[in-house]
Amino acid sequence: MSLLLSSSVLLLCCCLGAVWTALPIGRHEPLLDCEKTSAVCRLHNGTVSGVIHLKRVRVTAPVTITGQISGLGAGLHGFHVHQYGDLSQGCASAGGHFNPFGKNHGAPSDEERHMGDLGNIEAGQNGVANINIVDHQLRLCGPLSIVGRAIVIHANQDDLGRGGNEESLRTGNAGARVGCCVIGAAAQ
Ligand SMILES: [Cu+2]
Ligand SMILES: [Zn+2]
Repeated sequence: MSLLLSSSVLLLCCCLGAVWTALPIGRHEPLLDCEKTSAVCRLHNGTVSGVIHLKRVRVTAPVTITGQISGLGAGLHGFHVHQYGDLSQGCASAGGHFNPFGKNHGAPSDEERHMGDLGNIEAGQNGVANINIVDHQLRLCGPLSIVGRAIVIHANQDDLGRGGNEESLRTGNAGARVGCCVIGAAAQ
């Protein structure tokens, strides 16, 4: 059936080789070589520690982020992917929020958001935050991959771009960087 379809398309597009090449693969082309991907990020700087697992089970699935972070103050903390996996100066050298499309800061559910905007995680009175995030924008492979970049946890709540000031649209006013880790490739 797909052979029949392919033959018809080939016939129609015999003079349009470029169109033919683009047709069967579509926008997921760069991801086909790494459908199943897993990554991991271990925090162990300062008082904040924990392990974050990132997984994409198939090419059309969202990325799931799970894990547990301890040593936080009770309450909400901004949680983002930052541009660089460079922790040579601690979390400060991780750059700004990963933002390959030059957008404003926002909530994870917003269309207008940095790719790295993952909202907030919430720590209980014991300082432990359980992370369970499903995200449709992040990539673990291809040109927009976040592997090799950093996850940063902030001292304060991310206002998700609703703060009404310039900084809100840049960082969400999430304050100091209290924890960070480099996202690395993991076994499946
Ligand atoms: Cu951040
Ligand atoms: Zn952001």
